[in-house]
Amino acid sequence: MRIADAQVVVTSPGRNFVTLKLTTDEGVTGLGDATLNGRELAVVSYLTDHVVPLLTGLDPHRIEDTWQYLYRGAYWRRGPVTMAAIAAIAAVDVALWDIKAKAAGLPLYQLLGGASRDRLATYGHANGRDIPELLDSVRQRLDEGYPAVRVQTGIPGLKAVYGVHTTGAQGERVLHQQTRPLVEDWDTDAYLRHTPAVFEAVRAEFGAGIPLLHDAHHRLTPIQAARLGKDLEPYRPFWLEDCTPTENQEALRLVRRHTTTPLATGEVFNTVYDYQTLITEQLIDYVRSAVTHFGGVTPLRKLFDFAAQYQIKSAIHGPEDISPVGMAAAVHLGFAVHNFGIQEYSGHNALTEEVFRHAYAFTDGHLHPGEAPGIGVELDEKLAAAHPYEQTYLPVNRLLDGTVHDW
Ligand code: EZ4
Ligand code: CO
Repeated sequence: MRIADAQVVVTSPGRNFVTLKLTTDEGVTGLGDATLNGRELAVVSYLTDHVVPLLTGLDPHRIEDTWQYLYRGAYWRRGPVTMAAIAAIAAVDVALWDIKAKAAGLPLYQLLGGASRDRLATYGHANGRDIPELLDSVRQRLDEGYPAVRVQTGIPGLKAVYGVHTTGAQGERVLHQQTRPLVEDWDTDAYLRHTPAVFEAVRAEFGAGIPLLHDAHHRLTPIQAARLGKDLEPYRPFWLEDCTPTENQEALRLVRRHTTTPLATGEVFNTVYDYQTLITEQLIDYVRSAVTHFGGVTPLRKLFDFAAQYQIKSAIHGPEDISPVGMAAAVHLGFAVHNFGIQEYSGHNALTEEVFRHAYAFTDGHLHPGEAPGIGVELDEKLAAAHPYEQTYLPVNRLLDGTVHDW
């Protein structure tokens, strides 16, 4: 079998998604997600200009070899080109796994070692501009069946904060769809004072048993993160995510010395090297990389096996900007590895679910990959074409004096 055709499909059924579709000379197709939120066209160019011309004629069964060929062959690894390249390589990798599993007539998880559990526990997002609105949102997630909930609120005195939906003129939710970056504002001290009160209110309302998560989105210094971790301890958070900008891995040594609050990080990482210190020194409890942004199933499986030696678990990034193709790959991988931790899951809007029909199912707050061969996703190319690319930016964040800050 040979790869006969490679096509890059860009569609925006509510937000942009980039999908690679490979077709073999035997008519077997494979899909891979290459969506890099806010920088989508960089990956499209990387794929169409530099990767697609290499793919035709390759043996689709040689997944490891093709991954190494694209990663090592590019020479310029990690930094400058990686942001685009890793998503491009991920798309090829997942499309090849999809083809291999379809050729075998098996769902992908079977090729990864088979099921290690019956279903995947997920967490959903609850948010509110203030605590009462947050409590309503938590109640909604629990009613939907989510076994765990991430809690994010607005902060008194601040206009717009990560994770809290701002409301548009028609009352519609405006998230990341911006033609210029939305400017959010930030005051670390106000945040550090407010967040323990948020956890206290949620625990008072819903009790001690529900796993609660929180994302600090890279905005703290190590000593501030240590303070927050300590202050949250009485409320036993499931984790504190991305407390510092963790491209400085050593920062978490200081945080770790001060708190037993579990730590999660890695959604912006691209390679296992980004995790070396974090894993070998056991500075984190969960690795957060997405299939799409870590180069595919092949390297993410290796990361999970490495992490398992240190009792660190998986927590694959699953925001709306991971397409159903990327989510399907995550669900198959999580189903198969022993050290599955939790899966972030927000679902997608109805139109996206039509563009990408998928076999994985979300029931009672849990995901199951389904039994369709491959990753189990079908792309409706006509519907995708009817919803073309829309320019969009992620927000930026400024301190109250105007200084740019992590958002
Ligand atoms: O901000 O995926 O844990 N989830 C997150 C996400 C990221 C977006 C960026 O594209 O932090 O909401
Ligand atoms: Co996050």
